[in-house]
Amino acid sequence: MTFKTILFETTGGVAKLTLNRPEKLNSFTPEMLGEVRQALDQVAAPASGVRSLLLTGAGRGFCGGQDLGDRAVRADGATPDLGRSLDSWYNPIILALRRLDLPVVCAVNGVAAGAGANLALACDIVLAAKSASFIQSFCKIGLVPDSGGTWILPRLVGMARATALAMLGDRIEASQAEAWGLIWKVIDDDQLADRSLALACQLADMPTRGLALTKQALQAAATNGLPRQLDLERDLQRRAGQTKDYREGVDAFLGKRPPHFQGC
Ligand code: LHQ
Repeated sequence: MTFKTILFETTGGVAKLTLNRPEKLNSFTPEMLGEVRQALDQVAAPASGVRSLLLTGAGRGFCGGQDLGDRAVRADGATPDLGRSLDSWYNPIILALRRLDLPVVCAVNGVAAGAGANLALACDIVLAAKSASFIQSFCKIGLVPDSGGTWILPRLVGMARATALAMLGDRIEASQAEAWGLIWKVIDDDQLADRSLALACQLADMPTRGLALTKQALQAAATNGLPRQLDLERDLQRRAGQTKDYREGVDAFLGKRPPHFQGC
């Protein structure tokens, strides 16, 4: 399948999705949203062979959020239904990323604004170039943080910082984002591409089912109390214990050799 607004390739179990409208800082048009969705569907397909996903942006930005060029008030004064945009595109993409049964690495190569910032934060492990930044720019145009922003920000950085980020729309540098726990790590600009790919490859060689079950458990912890979470860990661990990769991990440990995981 060929795409116009994204680059998408799969090599050795790693799928790489690059947002590719660099002249507009990879801001989202309906076409790009549709292509991202299609690519995620391909990654999620049972026979895809994909064991990790790397998401990044082309050029100097990661993603400027919704393309505001599409949102100018029309000549007839009608305003677009933003709720419908969220229902049709943004929300399914965020949920698809969270529900993918494999780890998703985001390499934030430059500014991530609005829905672009929250797309990055929906990924499992977020790396950012030293020069990258995060902006909850919604408040500057009268909107509410969407694409999961109001859900993930307080969970990552606490309510005080989440509120200020959402209400002020300040630009947060990558180093600040790392210090606050908004992202995993800052990487020198010239090393981001290599280091993020290496991380995606490392994850693709790991026990994919176990990582997918871990992802499920961590996400459920956001809403579960401890007793329910303990039950969930029991159920997921039971499933993890039935995988070939668990047997391989134990055999390799006892045999004092490196494991070779198949992802099942
Ligand atoms: C853009 C954009 C952009 C168009 C850069 N649109 N052109 C909303 C509605 C509907 C439903 C769902 O949810 C949403 C969620 C949202 O995402 S709302 C938030 C939308 N995004 C923003 O408000 C951010 C707007 N962009 C900016 O504030 C700046 O461009 C940032 C801070 C991201 C980067 O600033 P600079 O580094 O100074 O770059 P720049 O502003 O010069 O941008 C470079 C080009 O990219 C420029 O085009 P031009 O033709 O003038 O060179 C920008 O117009 C274009 N661009 N973001 N969202």
